[in-house]
Amino acid sequence: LRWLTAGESHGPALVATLEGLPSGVPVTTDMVADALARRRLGHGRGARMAFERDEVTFLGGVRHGRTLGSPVAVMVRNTEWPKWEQVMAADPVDPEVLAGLARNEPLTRPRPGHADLAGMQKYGFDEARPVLERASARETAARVALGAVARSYLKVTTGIEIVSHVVELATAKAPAGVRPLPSDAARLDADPVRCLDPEAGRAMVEAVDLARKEGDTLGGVVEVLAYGVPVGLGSHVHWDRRLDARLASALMGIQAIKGVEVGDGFGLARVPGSVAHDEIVPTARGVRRATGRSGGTEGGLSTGEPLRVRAAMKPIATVPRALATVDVATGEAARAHHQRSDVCAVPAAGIVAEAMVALVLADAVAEKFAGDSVAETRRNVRGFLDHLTVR
Ligand code: EPS
Repeated sequence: LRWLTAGESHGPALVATLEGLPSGVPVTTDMVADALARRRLGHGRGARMAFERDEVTFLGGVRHGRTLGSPVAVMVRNTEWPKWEQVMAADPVDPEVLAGLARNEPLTRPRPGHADLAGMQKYGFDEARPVLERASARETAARVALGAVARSYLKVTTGIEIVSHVVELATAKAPAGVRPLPSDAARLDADPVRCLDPEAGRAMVEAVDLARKEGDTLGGVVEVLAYGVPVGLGSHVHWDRRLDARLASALMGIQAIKGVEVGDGFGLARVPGSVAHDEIVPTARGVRRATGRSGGTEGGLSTGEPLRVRAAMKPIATVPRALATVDVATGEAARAHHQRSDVCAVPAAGIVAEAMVALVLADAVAEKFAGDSVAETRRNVRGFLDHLTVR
């Protein structure tokens, strides 16, 4: 599969394309709109989430609710666009008109922790607007749109289902070992911080409220689980074919993610080998693993056990109690620019992480099982699983 996104945070729309899917994958505008609505959830989001809407339009690759096998193209319109029509216009705008617009004020006080400063230096800008527009996590709406398509492909070809939850928010933690099932998705979406444990969830909400009061921002950790992953996705034969490496790269590629773990991850470094691995046991359903410490991958291959990955998000860089910076227009010490921001976007990061896991798994499924129609892919999946050398 190949996929790309384009679009700026305050531009007219985000667009995304996905190439390489077979024909026959069920896809509807509502399916994508529902996924986008889930991304807007979560206690701690800022003002923009309340008034902006995501408007979804398929531009190609889908007909009457099914993919055609041609590239899928989807557009997510920003309903904020009319306010930015001049500031973010593609064509030149009369400088006098621009000079009168408060929104067009040069952003010369880069935020520590954001792409602002390094982006200005790299791309040769003297203010941050041209950088932050694309660095913004608004772009994740495009990924979630494609993730919804990838999920549908996974479901109909292999039965894979994906769920995520918030396991840590600042210092508030869900109890270790809590593992939601796909059937918990509605309950998770109904929780203000997408945490399965009510007590931990309450502590997370309190932490967000306190941070908001103190003009601060918070990060956290999300966990994504994928059920029904067949054995044999990814490969041990080369570093860039390893499924765990591909998942880590995809998760690290989400804005503000600073750490990724597969299975028990860093925890495995702290225990002896006798309790770090998943012992292999014969069962009535065939050869299985007794535990899930590895997160469902061994040697870069999926094992057939549930997949489990985690991503750590740093606190939002747009801190209301602004951090020290330099005004690049004067060279003087200053406070970083701040207009509005989310206090915490960890619950939304879980939805984005689900989308990234869906896209990586869809890529691995397409690579292993190929097929130009869903029916052909399903035959290939069945053919492989029916002829495993060891069961
Ligand atoms: C973002 C900053 C905020 C968020 C935005 C991501 O936007 P603004 O600077 O306009 O207030 O609302 O997220 C979205 C718009 C979205 O759809 O997720 C950032 O700097 O990353």
